Amino acid sequence: MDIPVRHATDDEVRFFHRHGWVRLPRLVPPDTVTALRDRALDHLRARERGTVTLVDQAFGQSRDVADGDEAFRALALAPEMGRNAVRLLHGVRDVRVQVTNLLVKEPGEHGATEFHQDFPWMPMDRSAMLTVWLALADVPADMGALRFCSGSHRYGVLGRSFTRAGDDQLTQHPWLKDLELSPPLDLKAGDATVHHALTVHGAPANRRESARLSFTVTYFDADALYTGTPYRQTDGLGLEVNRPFDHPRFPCPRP
Ligand SMILES: O=C(O)CCC(=O)C(=O)O
Repeated sequence: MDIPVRHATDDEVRFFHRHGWVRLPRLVPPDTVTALRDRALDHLRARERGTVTLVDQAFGQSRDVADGDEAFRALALAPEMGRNAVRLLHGVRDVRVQVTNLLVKEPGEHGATEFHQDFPWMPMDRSAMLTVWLALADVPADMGALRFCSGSHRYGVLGRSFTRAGDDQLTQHPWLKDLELSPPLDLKAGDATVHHALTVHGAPANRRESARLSFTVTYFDADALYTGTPYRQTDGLGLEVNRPFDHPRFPCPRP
């Protein structure tokens, strides 16, 4: 199965390097996204709802969706997705998929996504990592499209959020408010935003009547080494400390 993905332009790549995030309009054609949305709704209906963490209060998830769904797998492994990720990350030879996910933010049920970095949890020895956040239906800004602290990817690892109430990055590091906040984005189905794993980002609650639906895929430097930091996804996989993530759970997109 092939999922068409467009090439990111040089201007888009430059924008990402500068700001740590970028919007990619029509990354995937709308008719393809309609089919993906139907699959997503089935997966999300079937998802397990366990203990409610601080993350669960912000959005629902169906993690590793690409493992059991050939369309999402084809999208995550689409050669153009890999090429875009390599160009966006800069100085990286190749990338691996870290995780795929479906996210849902229901009006009334989920609150805002607090501002955070993705990297502080990760068991990789380097931070070259990004997430493509693809709107599976139109996501007007007040439905909860992501907002980014522009340029925050240049300030290193700022610490974990979602560990206790009040640990969002803007509270931990008030100076982040001096950085430019990305504008509210109205995304069409098939548009994506991409953010670096060091870019501080969050999202408002969904103020619309229908659910915010998105697919995310995170790529990281294929040469990154495993540090052994405890992390639910990697614990027990048999990865070796100081060795690359050569494991079927972390495939590389290939032509
Ligand atoms: O969709 C959201 O509200 C948050 C998603 C997020 O933080 C991420 O994909 O890194």
